[in-house]
Amino acid sequence: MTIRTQIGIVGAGPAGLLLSHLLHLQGIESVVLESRSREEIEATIRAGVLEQGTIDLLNDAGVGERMMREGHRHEGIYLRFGGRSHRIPLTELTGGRHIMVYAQHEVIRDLVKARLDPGGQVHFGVKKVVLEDVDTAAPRIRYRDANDAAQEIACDFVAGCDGFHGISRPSIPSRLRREFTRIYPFGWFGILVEAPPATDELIYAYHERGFALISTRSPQIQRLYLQCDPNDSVDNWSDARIWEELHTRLAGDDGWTLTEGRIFQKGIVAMRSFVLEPMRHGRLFLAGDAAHIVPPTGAKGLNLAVSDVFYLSRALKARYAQGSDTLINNYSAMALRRVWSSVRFSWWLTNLLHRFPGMTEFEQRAQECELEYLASSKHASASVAEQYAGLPFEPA
Ligand code: FAS
Ligand code: PHB
Repeated sequence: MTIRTQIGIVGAGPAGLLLSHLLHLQGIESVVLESRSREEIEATIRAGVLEQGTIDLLNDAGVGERMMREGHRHEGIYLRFGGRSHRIPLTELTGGRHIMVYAQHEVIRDLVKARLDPGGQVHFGVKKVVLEDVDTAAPRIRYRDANDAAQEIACDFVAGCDGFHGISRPSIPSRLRREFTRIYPFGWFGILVEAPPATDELIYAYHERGFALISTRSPQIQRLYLQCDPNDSVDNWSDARIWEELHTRLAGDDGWTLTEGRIFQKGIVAMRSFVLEPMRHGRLFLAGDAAHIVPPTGAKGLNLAVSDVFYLSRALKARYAQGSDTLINNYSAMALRRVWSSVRFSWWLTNLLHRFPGMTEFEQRAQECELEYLASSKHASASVAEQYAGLPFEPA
């Protein structure tokens, strides 16, 4: 069977679902294809920090009510090194911008509901998705549905929102793809813990044994990370070893201590920076992790997916409403400008806060000196604050 629509979207992550919702608000039809089930995507533990621009867009799009009710507004972050925490007052240094700690899977739940309630088409459990004729005026998506029946979408444009391991990017001929990659020689060991918050704002900790991060999910559940070998296995990490390592890396003489609790989820994420240029091939537009990956240090992954679809939905609106291709033809350049700024910030923060195998004493001292400078200079911390809270989607 052939489904006719305006925009065929592959992937029901934050990029695909938000794009479909924004297009719906503009009266543009779309169909979303997702290989996993609704339950699976609504239970995927990933990001947790929303930039100011993301908060504003979710509210403007009418899907921010639960975020505002259940999310945690933070007006600062801490950098912890030398046994002490140094606060970077985000809101004060940016003239009012803040972040929201609200889990990615909660954003997904809100977006799935916002698509399905008004009858939006999100097809779960699809297989064998293949893009065809995306370099013509009549692109098509062939796939098998959840009942394994052959299906096809005929559309005007395709949005590849299927993440780093999806089929959209590889469907662009490799000779037309320019890829920039940096693989980091460490990963993050992430845990979810049943415990009260040990801090009022996120703590990014630098220590000779490696990085650690104290984040949160709710007054009852905390999210903690520590730098680890990317090839390590969670089986090598008993709860006792995890707490011992976290206490060691976070120890200090300022009276602050970490609160332990029952660890109920463990996982290791590898870390890379990746950018694809261009983010468009004919009538195929890539958004989110399908086109770029950042290490989670800067909390930019989800937020970049959101800014991409902000630009793409606006470009498609201009195409359908005014028949103008200006924004469509400028989509890749506009999105990449913001992508590179976040990729650079995330790479810089990762280099500053992690210990690299084989680091020289000179390099270690340089890291410590840069941290001291950040903690003591209003200008330096203002630069971090503006980038961490997120630069506006619309450059001034
Ligand atoms: P997503 O990967 O979220 O969504 C793509 C969707 O496409 C998925 O639902 C997938 O099932 C579907 N799909 C894939 N192939 C398909 C196909 N062939 N057909 C149909 N559907 C297909 N960022 C942070 O800021 N903080 C974090 O702590 C953090 N942790 C992360 C941990 C992990 C393990 C990963 C992978 C990423 C993490 N990120 C984190 C980054 C993360 O937030 C991403 O940037 C964000 O999910 C990107 O959203 P999308 O581009 O929509 O891609
Ligand atoms: C999280 O809460 O999962 C989180 C927060 C900040 C980061 C990365 C992850 O930089």
